Amino acid sequence: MAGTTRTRRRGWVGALSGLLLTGPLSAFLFFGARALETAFPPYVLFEWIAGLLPGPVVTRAIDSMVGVIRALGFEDTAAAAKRIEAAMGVTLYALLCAAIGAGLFVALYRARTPARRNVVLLIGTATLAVLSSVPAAAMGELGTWGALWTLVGSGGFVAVAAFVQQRLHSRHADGGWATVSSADRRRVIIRLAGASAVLTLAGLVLSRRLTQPHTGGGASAGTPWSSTHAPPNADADVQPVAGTRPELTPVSEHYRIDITIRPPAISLEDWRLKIDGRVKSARSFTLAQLQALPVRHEFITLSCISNPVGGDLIGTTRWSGVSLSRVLEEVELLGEATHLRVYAADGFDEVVSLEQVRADPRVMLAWAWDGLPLTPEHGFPLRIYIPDRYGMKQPKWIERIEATPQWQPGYWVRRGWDREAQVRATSVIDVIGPEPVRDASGRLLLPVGGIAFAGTRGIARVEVRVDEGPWMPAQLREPLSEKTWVLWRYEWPFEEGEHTFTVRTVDGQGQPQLEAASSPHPSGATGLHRRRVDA
Ligand SMILES: Nc1nc2c(c(=O)[nH]1)N[C@H]1C(S)=C(S)[C@@H](COP(=O)(O)O)O[C@H]1N2
Ligand SMILES: [Mo]
Repeated sequence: MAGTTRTRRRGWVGALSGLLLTGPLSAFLFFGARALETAFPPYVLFEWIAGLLPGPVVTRAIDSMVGVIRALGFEDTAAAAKRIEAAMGVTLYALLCAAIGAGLFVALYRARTPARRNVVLLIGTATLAVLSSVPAAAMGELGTWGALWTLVGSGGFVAVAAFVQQRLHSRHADGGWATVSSADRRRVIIRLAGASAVLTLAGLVLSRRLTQPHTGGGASAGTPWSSTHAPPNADADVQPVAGTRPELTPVSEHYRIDITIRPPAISLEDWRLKIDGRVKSARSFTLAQLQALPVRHEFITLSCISNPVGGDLIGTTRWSGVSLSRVLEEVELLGEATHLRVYAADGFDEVVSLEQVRADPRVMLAWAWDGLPLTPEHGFPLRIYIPDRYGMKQPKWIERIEATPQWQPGYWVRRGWDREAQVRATSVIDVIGPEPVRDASGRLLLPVGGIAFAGTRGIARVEVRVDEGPWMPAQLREPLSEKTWVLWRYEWPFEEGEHTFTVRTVDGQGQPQLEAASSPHPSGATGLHRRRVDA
């Protein structure tokens, strides 16, 4: 009995040491990942597990994450989500390190000879190195240098853990162990914690100073189109209310949603768009070859299906690319091909019907946002646009398009989300009453402003209601294009007190927005946006 208790305590102390050593090990691996341009094990661990989890679990997790982020009032939901994912990756990795530390300590106590001790150290190192590399290997991101770096880090981790284990105990002449005094034990652990903290910090600072996040060829300097051009609706009669979100979202502020913590780093020299499957002969295109085809520029609003009513997972910019139907003229599709399956560098995929591609020249392969090459986060070098669909149907980082004889479910459809993912009509109040005005009769008016979006169906009407009053029509600003959101404004005759504002819209096909509240899963959020003010 005493033996089990002791083993258990040794296991816990080992776990604690492993936990404390996760910091320096992670910093070491982070440095290596940046310097050697390989995967960072804690992140790939998270990405790998998230990809393996059943759809309902992932969906629940995403819903509650977005809920928590909004409840905490973060400015940028997508950025906060990435930070939480990164933290979860490091936490998972810390648990792995704790388990290794526990196993290591228990085994080290059992090893009665120096030779056996060395065997334990070797096995410990190998186990940690292999477990740290499995996710990267499974996701096809394990390079030789990355694997070696991980091995070195694992060796260091095990060596320090073994050193700590020795400090915590002294060996009897007969090969058994005597525990040092609890005051000494505490001192050792505190020193370990302090040294770990310093090493972690130093490692992270060095990583920042000496290395760059590897971004492939997408990090481009240059002048955004919007900083040198007036938008096509510059002369529109209806002007946005001050405080309404910008009609053109700066690319740096555009939400980012995808299945990995770090975007895939793609180098343009190696990149090709491959078109194969049910084609007469497969073809590969360089980006320059695609760019030599007729270019289209389109103002487009993109929304995530996980965007809650009134959320910030929606943005508008100017996309440049080529019609997918035009690209298909360069390859001979076989008669039995009915769909295109689009594969991305991060393991994501989606399917679009050839019927839609052929009927709608707006379906395009895009390489620029706001006049600049796509950033690594937003799909460098190539992404697809499919009108009227949520973002989940529109892969970034495209590498391959396969012509198939049947429809297949894509990444999120396999995980229980809507097959069509058609954008649902939504309207949002961005701002109430920043700059009161007086009308001709001297009445005080408070302007109210926001957006409405219904995919490419357009917006026919937006109406605002104050408390239980009548629905009043808002003025619609001419949109950037039929594919973007519409900015609206309403001038409210001021009345003192607390009021609730509600907005609703009717799309260009006469369909009113769904008023019953529902969460984003599985087909996109519905419900009316409300805002309370104390005027
Ligand atoms: N390769 C790839 N493409 C992807 C995704 C992804 O995870 N991987 N996410 C999709 C989702 S869910 C959305 S909402 C949009 C978001 O595009 P953005 O991050 O550029 O705003 O990308 C889509 N394309
Ligand atoms: Mo999304």
